[in-house]
Amino acid sequence: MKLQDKLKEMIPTWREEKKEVLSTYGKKKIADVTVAQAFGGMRGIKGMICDTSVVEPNKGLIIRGHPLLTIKELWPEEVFYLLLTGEKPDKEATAVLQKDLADRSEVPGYVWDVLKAMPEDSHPMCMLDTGILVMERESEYRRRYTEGMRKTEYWEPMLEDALRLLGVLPGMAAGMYRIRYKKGDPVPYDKSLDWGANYAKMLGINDPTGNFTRLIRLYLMFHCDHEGGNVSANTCHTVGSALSDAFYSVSAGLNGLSGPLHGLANQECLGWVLEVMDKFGGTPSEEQIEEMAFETLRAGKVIPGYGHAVLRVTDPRFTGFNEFGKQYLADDPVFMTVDRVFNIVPKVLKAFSKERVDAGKAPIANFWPNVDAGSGALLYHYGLTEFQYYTVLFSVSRTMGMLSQLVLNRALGTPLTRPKSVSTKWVKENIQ
Ligand code: HAX
Repeated sequence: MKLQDKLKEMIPTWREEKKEVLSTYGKKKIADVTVAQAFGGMRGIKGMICDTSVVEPNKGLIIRGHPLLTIKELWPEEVFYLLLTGEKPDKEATAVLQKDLADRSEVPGYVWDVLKAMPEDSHPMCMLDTGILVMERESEYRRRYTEGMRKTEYWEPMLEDALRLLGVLPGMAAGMYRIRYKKGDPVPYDKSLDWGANYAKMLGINDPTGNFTRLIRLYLMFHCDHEGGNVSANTCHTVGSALSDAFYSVSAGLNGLSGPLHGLANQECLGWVLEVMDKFGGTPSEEQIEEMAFETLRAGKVIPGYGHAVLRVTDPRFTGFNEFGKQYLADDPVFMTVDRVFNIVPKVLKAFSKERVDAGKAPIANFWPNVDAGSGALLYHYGLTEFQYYTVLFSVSRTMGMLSQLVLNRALGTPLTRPKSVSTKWVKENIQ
């Protein structure tokens, strides 16, 4: 069934479910909060609802009940439907969604004017977030809100904005790549192709085997969502809770994804891998990787691509990318280095964590690779070597999760986000 109709069918059921859950469990506790958590980035505090996906510390990403690797064959637009509705689309629904996206794919001329006017050394993430923000004038949600639509209707124009944004994003992101790196004019959207293949084609990377297109579909699928509390989703959620439209909310969320402890880690990680290769003149040995890892840690820096705020096992997204690498580019020296780093870095982090604890510092909670540890090597292999751009690819994908959460939050009337802060003085005076 077409996405819009499926949501129309499901939303009344979800509204009822929310009412029932609140009346049954509304006064029960789901978390206690310690002073350390309040000082420590609210880590582990259960304080919001997100139904699109969950991240289990020992399993990783589960999308609407499906562990990621069990649905890795889904195309990104199919996963968008799944995130929003809880069901996989049939062929017809996928085709309608692809057409909906294609019909909304034209990048407005003023976006190119703004992007071309930006300084040449602008970070691609700054360009992307700016491009999205200047399109805010097109928001159907804002237009309808100004006209005075009912609260129960909020989700409909939010979905329209979501489709517009997803339709335009591959073209905007790919065109921006071509402008930023002087690759030529933007390539137009090809309405005969799926969403992911379009992005691959519009980047303009030579792809005689079709494997780069395969990688881009997988990349867009794997990065689609990671429950509600991560920096980008949480930021988008908070901005959207003020009833800001999708352009404001997503642009804000992606500003958070641009940080090195979040989505920028993929750029940072490939940078670290290439630095190791440069230092040792090619694919380094395990001993050389160990030496460089300790050197990085003892200089007070993080090893990008390792560790996670929630996960306590190897990220299944890393596993999926690693399997892709082994299937299609096993002999690539950068991929081989990433694979070797995977053999060594968790052991180094474990040893370093012990050193930290002996010195009175907090342990490192997770030694395993996250999504950003391996994806860059795959892109690099196919000639997408400008790694400052990698977080943009992540963003095009993650927008699906942020938008799904926005549509559902407006459908369910999720209120303004406003947690209570306390002062250090208050803690000292009030906690026994
Ligand atoms: N290298 C070095 N030190 C690390 C580390 C790593 N990979 N991972 C954690 N630590 C350190 C932390 O910096 C922290 O040190 P301080 O107490 O001195 O500040 C200490 O170990 C405890 O941190 P933690 O409890 O293990 O982890 P957090 O929940 O605080 O942070 C991070 C999680 C992802 C930010 C962290 O593991 C990190 O900085 N990793 C490297 C950057 C990275 O890969 N980020 C991407 C994460 C996935 C993602 O969001 N992608 O978009």
